[in-house]
Amino acid sequence: MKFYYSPGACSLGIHFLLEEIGIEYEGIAIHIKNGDQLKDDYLQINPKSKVPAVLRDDGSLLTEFGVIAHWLTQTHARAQFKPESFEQELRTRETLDYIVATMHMQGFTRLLRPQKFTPNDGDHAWVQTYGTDIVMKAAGFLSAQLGDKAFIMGERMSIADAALFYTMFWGVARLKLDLPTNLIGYFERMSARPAAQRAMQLEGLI
Ligand SMILES: N[C@@H](CCC(=O)N[C@@H](CS)C(=O)NCC(=O)O)C(=O)O
Repeated sequence: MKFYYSPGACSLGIHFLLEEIGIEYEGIAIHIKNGDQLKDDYLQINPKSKVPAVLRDDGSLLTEFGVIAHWLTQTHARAQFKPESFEQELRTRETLDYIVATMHMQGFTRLLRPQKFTPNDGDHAWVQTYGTDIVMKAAGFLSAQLGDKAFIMGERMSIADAALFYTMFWGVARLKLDLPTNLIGYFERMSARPAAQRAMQLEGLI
C-alpha cells in the first residue's frame, strides 16, 4: 500500500499506527507547506487534496483519518485492536471523532491556520484565541477521560490514541500549550514508543 502524508500534519497519527502495527507500506511525502496537495500529480490520486490517504493494493483509495485507522486495524491487526464489546467500539469511535472533528478541525486549524477562517490579517489573533478555547475545552474532557490510565480508552491502545498522539504532538511539542499534566505525560509516553520515534524520524520531525 502507499501512504500519503505531510510531515507533522494529522497524517502523523496514521504514520504512528502503521509503525505500531508493523505493516509494510510505501510512505510518500506530500508537502503541504509547498502546496503539493494542490498539484495535479496528487489531485489525480486524491481529488480531496488532503492527507492522510492510503492507496490500497487493489488500487482503491481510502481517505478520512478515522476510516483509514479503522481499516488498518481491522485488516492488519485485528486481535491487537479488537474492541472488547460493541459499546467499547462505539466509545472509541466517539473519542476519535471528537479529537479529529472538534479538537483538530475546529480548534487546532484555527490556531495553526487562522487565514482559513478570515480574509483579514487583523482578525487572526481573534480566530486563534477562539481556536485555543476549543482546544482547551476538548483537552479538559480528554484529560478527565484519560485520568491515570495508560491509553485514552483504558489499558489497551486503540485507534483513538493515534488521533490523540498527533493532536498532542501539536499541542505539547509544537505549540507548548498549557495543557493538563496528564495529557503532557501521555504525549511523553506515547512519543517515546519505538513506533512513534520511527514515524517522527521518517517525517524529519526529530
Ligand atoms: N477530514 C480529513 C481531514 C484531513 C486534513 O484536514 N488534513 C490536512 C492536514 S492535517 C490537510 O491535508 N490539509 C491540506 C489543505 O487543507 O490544503 C480527515 O479526517 O482525514
